[in-house]
Formats: sequence, C-alpha cells, structure tokens
Amino acid sequence: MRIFFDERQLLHVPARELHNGDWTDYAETPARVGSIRKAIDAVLAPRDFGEGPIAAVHSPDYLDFLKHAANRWRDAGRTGDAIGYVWPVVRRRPLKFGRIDADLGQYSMDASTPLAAETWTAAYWNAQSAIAAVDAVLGGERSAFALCRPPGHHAGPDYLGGYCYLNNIAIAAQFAIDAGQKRVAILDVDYHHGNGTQDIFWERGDVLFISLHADPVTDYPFYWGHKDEHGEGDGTGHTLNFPLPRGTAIDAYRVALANALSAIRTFEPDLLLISFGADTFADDPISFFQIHTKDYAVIGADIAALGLPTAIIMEGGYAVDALGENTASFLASF
Ligand code: Q9C
Ligand code: ZN
Repeated sequence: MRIFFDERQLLHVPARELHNGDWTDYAETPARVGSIRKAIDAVLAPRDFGEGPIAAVHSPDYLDFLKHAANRWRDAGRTGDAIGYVWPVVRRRPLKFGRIDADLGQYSMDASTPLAAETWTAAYWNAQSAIAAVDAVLGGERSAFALCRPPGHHAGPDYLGGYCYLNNIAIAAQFAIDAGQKRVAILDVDYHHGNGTQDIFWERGDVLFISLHADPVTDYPFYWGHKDEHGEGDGTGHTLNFPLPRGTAIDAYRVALANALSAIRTFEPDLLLISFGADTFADDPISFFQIHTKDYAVIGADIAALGLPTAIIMEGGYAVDALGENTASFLASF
C-alpha cells in the first residue's frame, strides 16, 4: 500500500492546550508520527498539487487568516501560540476590522487548537499528502494511506478546531469529484464526530458522510453528531450519524458499523474515503471506548469487504506508544 507523508507536517508544534479547564501538554504531538512510522512501510513524499484543491473546500478569507495568524499574533506583541478567547456568538455581528484576537474567535470553534509558527506550512503539506493518496487510488491503486497530521475532520469551510486546520479528507473528496468521480462516500471512524466534514458536505448529494463516534451528549464536539442530523437540500439523507455510548467495545461497534456499511452499499459510491482515528482505543488518554489493537484488524476487514477503491486519511489517536500498532492493524486489512 502506498503511504504518503511530507516531513514538513512535523513543523507544527503547539506548546499546550486548554483541556477541561487546565493547561496541559498538547496531545496532538509530532511523536504520533514517529509511532506510526515505526509500525508501517516506508512513506512517499506527495507531489505539490497546489492551493487549488484546498481553495475548493475552504473560503479565501479563512485561508488568508490561517496563513498570517501566527505572524499577526507575534506582531501584536504576544509570546506563545495564537489562540482564540472571544467568540462572536449570542447574536453578535460578523465584524471585520483586522484585530487578530477578534479574527481568532471568528475563525475557530474551540480553544484547544492553537496556531503556531509553522502551522500553515504543516497543514498545507498535510493536505497534499491526502490529495496524493486519493490521486493514487484514482490512478488504479486498490487503497492508499495518507499519514495526515495535524488531523482535519473538525475543520469546517471557514473554521478551525479540535486540533484541525484544513479538512484533509474533504479536500481529498472534492479533488476526486473534480477529477470526475460521481459519488464519494466518507466513513469517519475517529472517536469524535467529524463536524467539519459534515458541515462542508451538508447540502451535497454527491458525497455521503457517515460517522461512528462517541455520543456528543457526553463528548466533544457536543453541538454536532446527533442522530437527527441528516443534511439539507440536495444533501438530505446524505449525512448519517451513529452516536455510541462511552464504554462501547468491538461487538456493539460492529453492529453500528454494519449499518453504516449497508448505507454505503446502497449509495453505490465510486470511491470510499475513511477518516481513521485510533482514539477509539481502550487506553486513549482523552477518549472512552474499549477498542483493542486486534479489533482494528476486524474493523478494517469489515470495511475492506465493501471491495471499493479506498483512501484512508489519518485523524486522531493519542495513546502514542500504541498508535503505530493500532494503525498498522487497521491498514493490514486493506
Ligand atoms: N476536554 C481529533 O481527534 N479537545 N480531535 C477536547 C475536551 C479536543 C480531538 C477537550 C479533542 C479533539 C482529531
Ligand atoms: Zn478524535
């Protein structure tokens, strides 16, 4: 299986995050990549597909914000990473007047996703890795893996959040559509709901978005991922959520997965993209499912049995020591 990764993805190194009211070490560390690379085959550097495929998903003003936020923060005299602390909710107007503090609130959904000096560079090459994986599959490979980091599925058309800046899988899906694919299915098996991906394709009939995740009644991101969310307009019925209780283990997980896979078969996609997060792991430090290393091979085999051309995009997973084995276990089924 071809695996895509660019060394520049390691340049993004935020110092800390606000976690349950305390400042903690940033969970989404470059060490995650080291763990995965130890357990998988050699990686290939992606070619540069340019900014076009990124701009096909994210708004121009958001991309401009991402490119310059860290410098603007530093120019405002701040030390440390740029992070929002005021949000324009509760009937405020979307005012624009060039204050970095205000823009951070305008373009983010949480305070756990700092912008560090090289965040844009890392996010850019990260998206190129995702595009390269889907490009390989469009070129005839049965499957490919993008070792994406930072993750992407919480980033919306014009907002960051949940350690995510550019929505890698949405960029890859749109790239496939623009390359002539008629229907693309996205299956998100990260522990957290993929709110950004859902928002991006909410009104789209050509992209099916299905997510299995911790019930947002108890878990981040709370405001998305409930089972009554089905999409709107052309997208009605093309968003499908399977919220699962904390403590979910492989047997109950597979029941929901079987329902998700049956909806994918009905949709008859040309291509399948998977948001793979290993934060469903029993020992994940920020999550509460009971999935074990050997279970990832079972989940992978269930999905691979669809027989569809498949690009797998890395999302979360924070038990760094086990992350490589868990990811390799999943990939082996393809
Ligand atoms: N106390 C991904 O797995 N932090 N993102 C929540 C809860 C954000 C995880 C803080 C978790 C986002 C891609
Ligand atoms: Zn996650």
